[in-house]
Amino acid sequence: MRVLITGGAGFIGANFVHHTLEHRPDDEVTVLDALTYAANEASLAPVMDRIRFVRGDIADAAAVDALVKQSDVVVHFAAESHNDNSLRDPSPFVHTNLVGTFTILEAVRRHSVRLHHISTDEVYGDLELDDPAKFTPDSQYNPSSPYSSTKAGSDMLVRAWVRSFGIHATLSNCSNNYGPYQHIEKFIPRQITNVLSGIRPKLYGAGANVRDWIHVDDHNSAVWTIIDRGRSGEIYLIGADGERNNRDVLELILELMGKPADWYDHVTDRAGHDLRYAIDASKLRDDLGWTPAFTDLRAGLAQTISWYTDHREWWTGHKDLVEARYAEVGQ
Ligand code: NAD
Ligand code: TDX
Repeated sequence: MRVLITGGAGFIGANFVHHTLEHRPDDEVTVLDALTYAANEASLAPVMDRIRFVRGDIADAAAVDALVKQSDVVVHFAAESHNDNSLRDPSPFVHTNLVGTFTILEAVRRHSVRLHHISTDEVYGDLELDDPAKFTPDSQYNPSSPYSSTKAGSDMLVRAWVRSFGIHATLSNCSNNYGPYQHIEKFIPRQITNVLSGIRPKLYGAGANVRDWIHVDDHNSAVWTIIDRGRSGEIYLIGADGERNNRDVLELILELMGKPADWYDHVTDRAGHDLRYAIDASKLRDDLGWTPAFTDLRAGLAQTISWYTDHREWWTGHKDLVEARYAEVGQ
């Protein structure tokens, strides 16, 4: 299969490239990525001779058209992905997540190419901390931030293109990912690299907010399951029953890194901070037979801590800037 991967130099996309080369060595991989601040070319350096890499914007219709025409499937990861950044400046989120996805949709429509659109559980808004409910494919869209609202809008575009134009597309909404190659602005790698840099970790508010953690490799195995066996037009929720509050995750990181359980600071909370996300992935498990490989968060975090410890050159050059930007807003 000729696979076009947008956003392949970012966190999940780069892991998806590695996963694809390892498990599907006969597939031809092309990556389209604008190399924004969130990308890291080093993530793909070891496999550059096995892929075609194109630097470009997913909102560039001519560039997208030429690449889509030569593909059998487009796996669309490219996005502006960080909630905190979307609160400072929403404009790149509108450009990439909405205009970029529209541009991809028009190209797959023109050339009748299969699309898999990657999205997030944040499109459903949040759940109460004490609510036993989880998100299902029938949950109502109710996004809170500029990031999640532009992702919700991109999902709506995909759904409309399926219904109105009959494009061959599937959509997945996944919970919070962790693992190697994640940008150090995000919660888990920020705290791991803080400890490795001698900086006290930073917890927003009281740390009671709950996220449903999944290892990035499980997200990617689920995406390939959906591409191989999912039904066109269907929506699948991806999650691995990994609900934990932020304080517990941080204390686990501190324990695994040999620091006292209270070696962190409470900092300014995020505006509009979603309380809890939780995924019911039974459709993916029951209909398509997918199961996650990483079911133990402690083991997955230990592997992730080792990765950041062994790959300091991948992140140290970015650390000062990331922390300076957080310090400006008291985080
Ligand atoms: P990321 O920020 O690490 O990577 C995004 C990549 O997209 C970067 O390489 C960047 O250069 C590229 N990109 C941004 N704008 C572009 C543009 N206009 N044209 C081309 N490339 C562009 O993001 P991530 O965490 O890997 O997330 C990937 C996808 O998965 C996103 O669609 C995100 O919404 C979704 N998702 C993420 C998570 C998570 O926990 N990280 C969970 C669920 C869904
Ligand atoms: O320093 C921090 N301290 C802290 O307490 C940071 C960076 C975050 N947090 C909290 C905020 C959240 O409750 O940790 C939680 C996780 O934060 P993020 O890593 O920013 O993730 P989140 O906002 O939950 O969104 C992530 O999961 C869904 C991804 O960034 C999105 O792209 C994805 O759609």
